[in-house]
Formats: sequence, structure tokens, C-alpha cells
Amino acid sequence: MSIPQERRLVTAIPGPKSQELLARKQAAVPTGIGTTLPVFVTRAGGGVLEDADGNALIDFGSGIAVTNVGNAAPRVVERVRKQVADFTHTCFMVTPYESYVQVCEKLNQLTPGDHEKRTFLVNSGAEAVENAVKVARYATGRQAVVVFDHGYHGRTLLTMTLTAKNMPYKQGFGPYAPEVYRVPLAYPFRWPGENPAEEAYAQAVDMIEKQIGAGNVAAVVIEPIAGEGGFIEPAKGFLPKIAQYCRDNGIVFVADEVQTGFARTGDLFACEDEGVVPDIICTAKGIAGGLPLAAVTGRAELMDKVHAGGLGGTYGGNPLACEAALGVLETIEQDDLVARARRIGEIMLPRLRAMQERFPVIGDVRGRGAMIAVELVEPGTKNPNPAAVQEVIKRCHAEGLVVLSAGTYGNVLRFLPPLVIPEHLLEEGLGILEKAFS
Ligand code: PLZ
Repeated sequence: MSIPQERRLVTAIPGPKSQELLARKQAAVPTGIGTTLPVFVTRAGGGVLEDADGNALIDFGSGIAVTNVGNAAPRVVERVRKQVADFTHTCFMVTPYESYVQVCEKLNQLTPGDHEKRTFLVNSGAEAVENAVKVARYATGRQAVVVFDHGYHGRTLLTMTLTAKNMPYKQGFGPYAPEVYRVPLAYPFRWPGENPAEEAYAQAVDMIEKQIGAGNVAAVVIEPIAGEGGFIEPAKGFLPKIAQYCRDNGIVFVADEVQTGFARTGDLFACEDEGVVPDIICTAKGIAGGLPLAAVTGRAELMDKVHAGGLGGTYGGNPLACEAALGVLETIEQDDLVARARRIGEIMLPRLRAMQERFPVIGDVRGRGAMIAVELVEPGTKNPNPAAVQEVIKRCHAEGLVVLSAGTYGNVLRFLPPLVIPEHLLEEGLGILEKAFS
């Protein structure tokens, strides 16, 4: 890695140059575009982000689960460098090129299930989810879409409607898209009953049958681990039951693996954990190391139903992004990043559980692979404690550790280190976190 893998603080965080840039940002960019940590990045790689003031920060965010292979990963850089000199765009729908087809072949082969598949490429996670719904509606001739409490699917009109949380995603942006129905998620830490998988499933089915009618449902869209909602791993058994219900009722089961995909959870895709095979899987984020790319992969018989010209977009599957994706897939395979993700979980979970013993503000520690979170509560209760999250984040940021919040109640600290982070930085980051808690 070209960037020294060390934390280095030479100014306060943010430093003077970043503060100057932040003032310019505030004058040029609307307030609607938030900033988690206002350090302006000049270089990044491995587990480190360098800023305009010469600070080097430890990265526990990966740009929200995107740089799984690390920033400026060598195989990605190599391929993109070559491609940018050859050609930058033709529009795949006008005159195609091989790398787009290669990415689709790879995804058809690597995603769960050995059935015949087709893939097409778009620009963002939201666009992938929105297109999955288009395909499901077309193929079934039905309209209703079922989504879950705590779900996040994007910021476009349809995907904002599919998203559960009002603030900040929906407030003031209505009216929302029609034919979207929300059912409960088996959230183990907060489920009131004894059997979250059984009970949440029964409630979901009851709502579908009473309020919609199974025969009117085109798609069920679910994140196998709810990301923005707070890294909620549904109780074991819930996902397979929902998938089975879909099969029994001719409903397209859509897995939104935008945040969980590409080795993040210690499997290439999170659905693999319980052997769930989605009819359509949406991927983005980790797919191309930060170049804008997303994919919709689904059963050939569903995908091929749509008439010629019914799907697409000017930039979808841009050649630079496709080369980046091929570099990402090579890196995951050749460097066995699935195993790296598991190893990260094996290091982080015991350390965080030990912290939970010491700090009663930590109500729950959870996650798989390198998608790990702690949920903070008012000690002795399950009442959400978003203020504690903000306080811990503030202290981590001041010490040069980039961490993110999440959660329906804003009370979750989430950790998404690049899978290539050196272990000494992982340990150092956990030390900073522990100090912040004490
Ligand atoms: N589906 C599961 O996690 C994006 C959102 C950041 P786009 N999550 C990060 C923010 O505040 O805008 C996401 C996701 C899941 C869909 C999306 C949407 O992906 O690439 O941001 O459109």
C-alpha cells in the first residue's frame, strides 16, 4: 500500500485547511447534504484516510460499506487507468463493450442460486432497487410491494417510499409512491415476544393477506441485514420463511444487498448465511471500489420478460466502473476477502462484548463479518440513547477514528472497516473506541 498504515494527528480534527474548505462547502453546497466528519480527504488506502492538513485517520466506515477492497486498490487502479486512456463512454445501449458483459457473467455466476440468471447495470443502489421493482411488476402483472420496518432502500421517490424512517429521508418530500406496504421485521433486540422469527413472520403474513391479498403482491423487498436501520440481523429463520412464502404465492423475492454485498458480512452475499436464494438481488456500493455502479441480477425468466428497450440508462455500466468491478472481484477472490471479513468479526465482536460488560450504555453487540454494530441504551433499560452515540462519535473523531451512526432511533454505532485494514489499525481503533466509552 502506498499510504503509510498509521494514524497520525498533526492538527486538531478538523484542522485549519479542512475548516476553510468546510466554510466553502457551506457557501456552495445546500445544507441538505450532510457531513459526518468535516475532514477533507486528499488520499486514502488500506485502513487510512489522509486529510488536507496532513492528518491520517483510521477508517471504520469505508465510505459507507463501499471500499471493501480498500481505497485506490491496486487491481482497480490498474484496470481503470488503462480503460480511461482507451475510452470513457459509448453508452452500452448504443455500442456495447466486453467489460459490461464480463461483470454480468460474473454476477450471474457468483450470486446465490444455480438457476439461469441475467444481470443489467445501473448507477446507484436506489436505481437498482427501483429497477428490481419494475421487473417484478412487469413479470407478475401485479402492483403491490411489501417492505419491512427499519428498511432503507434509497432516496428516489420510489425507494424513499420503500424506506421506513421519516427523518431525514422522507420528511417534507411527499406525496410518496403508491402501492407500498410495510410489515414488521424480526428485530431480536427489540421484539417484545419470545419468538421474533415466528411472531414477526405471522404478523407480516397476516398483514399481507388482510390488507393487500397475496395475489396482488409483485415483490417483497428486504435487506438480509438492515443497514441504515441499525445493522439488524433478522432473527434466524425469518428470511427463509419469507422467501418460502414468496415462492408459494408467486411473489418475487428481492434481496437488497446494496450494503451487505461483496464479502462484507463474511459471505460473498449475506443471503448465503441461511441458504436463501433470492429471485432478484440488488447490489451496489462494494461492487466497484467507489466508482458508481450497481446491478440487478435475477432469474432469466423474469428478467427476459421485459420488452426490448424497457430497461437502461445513459451511464449504467460505464466502462470505467465495469473495469473497477472486475478489479474488485479479482481482489476479493485472490486475497480471500471473505475470510478477512470473518477475521475482522472475530477480532471485533469479543472486544465489543467485553466493553458491553464494562459499559452498561451498550445494550446490544451484533453483526456478521466486518458489518458490526453496538446499540446504545439508557443504562438498565432498552430506551434508545442517541445522545451517547453522538458523544462517542465526537470523541472517536477527535482521536482520528472515522465511525458512523445508524439506526431507526439514531442510537447505533456501526463499524464497516475496509476488509484490507491491517490488524494493528483495527486494534488501535478499538482502543480509541474503548477510551471514548470510558
Ligand atoms: N439499499 C440497503 O444501504 C445506501 C445511504 C447513504 P445509493 N445506503 C447509504 C445516504 O444517507 O444516502 C443503500 C442501502 C441499501 C439501497 C441504498 C441506496 O444506495 O447508492 O445510495 O442509491
